[in-house]
Amino acid sequence: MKVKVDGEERDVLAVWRERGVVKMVDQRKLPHSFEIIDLNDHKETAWAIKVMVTRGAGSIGCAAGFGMAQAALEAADLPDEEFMAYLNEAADTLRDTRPTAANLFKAVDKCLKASEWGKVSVKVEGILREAEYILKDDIKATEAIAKAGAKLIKDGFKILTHCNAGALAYIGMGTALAPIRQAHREGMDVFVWVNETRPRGQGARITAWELEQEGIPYALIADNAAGYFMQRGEVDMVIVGADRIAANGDTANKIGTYEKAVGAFENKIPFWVAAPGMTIDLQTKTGGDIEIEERDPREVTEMWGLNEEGEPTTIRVAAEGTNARNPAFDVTPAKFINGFITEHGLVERPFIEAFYWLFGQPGLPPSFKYAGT
Ligand code: RI2
Repeated sequence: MKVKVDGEERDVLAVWRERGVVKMVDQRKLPHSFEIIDLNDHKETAWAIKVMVTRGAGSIGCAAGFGMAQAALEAADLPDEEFMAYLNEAADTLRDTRPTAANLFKAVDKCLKASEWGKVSVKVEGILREAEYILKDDIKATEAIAKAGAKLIKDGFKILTHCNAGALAYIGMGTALAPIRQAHREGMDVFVWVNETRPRGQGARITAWELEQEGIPYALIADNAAGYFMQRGEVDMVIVGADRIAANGDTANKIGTYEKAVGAFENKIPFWVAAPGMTIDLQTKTGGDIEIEERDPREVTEMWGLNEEGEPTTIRVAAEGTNARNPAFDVTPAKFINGFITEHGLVERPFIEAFYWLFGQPGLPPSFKYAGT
């Protein structure tokens, strides 16, 4: 995406690799400062995924791919057996960071697959190439999502989104924000309701910043205000991203997505999920099978921002010792979802059949039976 930093326009990706170094926009610092951080080995990259230097299903998938590329370079001089042992350990380290988004696991597996043939130097090349392919394919997918999704948007639409499913969450044009960007670029009058997305504030900090950068009109609202605007007829559609989509269409996305979907259903507002095949996991039959990450409760009891002097500060909102829970995602049942905006176009019911034909993996056992939506 193009960003203006100190008055200067720059074209940046959320994540990229330069030789053995992975570079990321430090999303923890946005919108108050725009910083690029260097991760010098795969362990540092794993750390950056875990603490959410980068986040969003697509970006952590690309980061994991680049982490595998770093591991391959780190072990390039080892004999084959030791190289593979090192690579498998790196794969476990990267998988162990955040459990919910499908992209991370798929990226690691793709890189491991690329290491199945040839001598070590060939394997290293294969992994480096695969990690770049993941990034390039993701960029192309978001461009296709933008075009497919823009067809759902009409001039004057007010669209609600939750969390950040933009260019920083999914490399390229983003997922949920891609159709909105496209509609705006086509000259349509679009307006975005941005849920703040507690506890990490991805809506307030990142989505609002991305929309501001592109001059798309929006208003930031408290998470619990979405129903109010839906009930008053001020929301024409909802578009969200996804972290993992099960075979039956049940969708894990940022905590709070489920209640927005229920509100949309009650108010007869179309609810669409924008996501590419990398986020659809046909091996996971239903939403009940998706592992939900639970993060540090201090993210709930504390808030982060700038103080009056403009310095980054954490403040405690709840009393010291307050008991808190912090699930990072919830699952929206397929029945609340009108359809999916994918790189292969709009996917409507029956989801299982459509997913199977569009994204079916040859490796599935022949006896595999999908649970019904
Ligand atoms: P893409 C985020 O999680 C949210 O769930 C958001 O909707 C999703 O990732 C966006 O990912 P987090 O990583 O759909 O901020 O854009 O916890 O891939």
